[in-house]
Amino acid sequence: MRFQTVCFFIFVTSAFGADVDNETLVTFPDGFLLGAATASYQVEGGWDADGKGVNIWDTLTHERPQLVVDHSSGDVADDSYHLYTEDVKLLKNMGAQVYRFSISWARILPEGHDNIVNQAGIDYYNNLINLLLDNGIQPLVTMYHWDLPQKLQDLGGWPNRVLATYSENYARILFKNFGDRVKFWITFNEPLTFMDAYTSDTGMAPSINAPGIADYLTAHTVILAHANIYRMYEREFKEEQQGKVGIALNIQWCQPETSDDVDACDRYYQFNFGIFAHPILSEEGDYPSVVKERVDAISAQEGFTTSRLPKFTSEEVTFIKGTYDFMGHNFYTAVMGREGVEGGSPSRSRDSGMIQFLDPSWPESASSWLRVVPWGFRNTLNRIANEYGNPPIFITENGFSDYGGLNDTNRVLYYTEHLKEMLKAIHIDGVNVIGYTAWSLVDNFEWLRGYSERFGIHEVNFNDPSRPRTPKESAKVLTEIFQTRKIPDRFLD
Ligand code: GBH
Repeated sequence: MRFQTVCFFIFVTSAFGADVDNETLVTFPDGFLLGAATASYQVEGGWDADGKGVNIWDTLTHERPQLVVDHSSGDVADDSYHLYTEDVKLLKNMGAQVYRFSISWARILPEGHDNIVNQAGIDYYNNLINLLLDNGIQPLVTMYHWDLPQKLQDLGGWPNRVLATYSENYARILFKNFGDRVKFWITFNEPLTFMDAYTSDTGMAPSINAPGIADYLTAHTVILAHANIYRMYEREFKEEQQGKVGIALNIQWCQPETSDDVDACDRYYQFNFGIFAHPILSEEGDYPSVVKERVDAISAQEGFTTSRLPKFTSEEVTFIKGTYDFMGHNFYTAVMGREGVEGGSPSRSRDSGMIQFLDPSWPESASSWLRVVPWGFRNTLNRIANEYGNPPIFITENGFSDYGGLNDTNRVLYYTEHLKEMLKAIHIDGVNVIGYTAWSLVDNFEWLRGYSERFGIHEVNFNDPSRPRTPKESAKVLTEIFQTRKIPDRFLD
């Protein structure tokens, strides 16, 4: 553990034995990047503008609007396709050093394949990237934040392994067109979340009900796709472009209910985070052994001749291992874990053998899944650092939902408390965190929650066609933090 911390009156002793004074403890290290994040489908709008193709969120919101709580869509959203200059202004006003946004695959390749490239899509992202750089803001680009071209879904989507090759072809177009200026790339955002889009017919797009099967197939394709992209960058671009490539993985801290539930939380972690992180970041490679053993055994008990968990060949294990320059991490909240079995047969939840619930004493947000548990952030960062040899970690998302309003005191508290925990992980525990982008720069389309839950640090009026953006209290506090590079005194205990 990295928690062997001894506290003194003024100094704390860090993992490296160096004394950390109180001022340093609340200050961001030199070179640490601060900014905010969005994703294409959630903010861009322009769903059929200038040759963009249809993606799976266009299909879900148009054909099954009842799946979205307010029956809304991202057709217009924040209209960032037309108003990106406004977004850059907000970032500039905050003193942000980095903007994390994602590229809409179908805006670049309307049919999903690289034989037809939509020049208007290339132009849009070139304009955005150039404007960011003109304003001294680094782009951190996510290649895939859930908006798969419908044409690729028609082939079965992520469970079809051929997408590992098509993703590589898409990524090559991005490196070719933008890699001279983009130095931080995230291949995939939260594969954990979009593998679950294959476990229910009322869930996220493509909303397919094949739990315990299609989710593992999705993970398998995505890990291969990520490795293909990383290796292709190494071969074809890295020497010239000198960028860094990673993947953004999310996990909730799991707090064991009693000391008998520690193993259950360990399994939760391996089934939800290790399933991606172990093949890519561990020295051993491949899926975590507990995942392989349990899915193979439970599949056999259920009468499957072939395990529901696909296998990597030893060549693939070697090919995948080490395909990261940094790791992206999205952190929001925590769960409680207890030994036991829940979930249908088959399902990943059942395979993991843990019962998940929430501690009612954890403060609520507007989202049923999101409770405020800042200490879980420090614990999770330590867990990742310990398990994978302290890799560079970029916090690609962290944020809080409410129902709207400029006076977002709870969001302010969420950010200041989480940043303080992150700084303890950095300065006391020695975790190698290199940057942080708040989720989200603007209120936006919150997937199946539509516009009912707000994560923005800027308010957006979705009833006004010009989509005016207004800083909330949280944007003002983050501005102060970005500019002073420390947590203001009034938020310290
Ligand atoms: C991130 O997901 C996404 O990357 C981002 O696009 C999103 O806007 C942001 O967080 C806020 O949600 O409704 O109970 O079934 C966070 C992980 C996974 C949390 C799916 C919500 C659904 C829970 N999300 N989960 S539930």
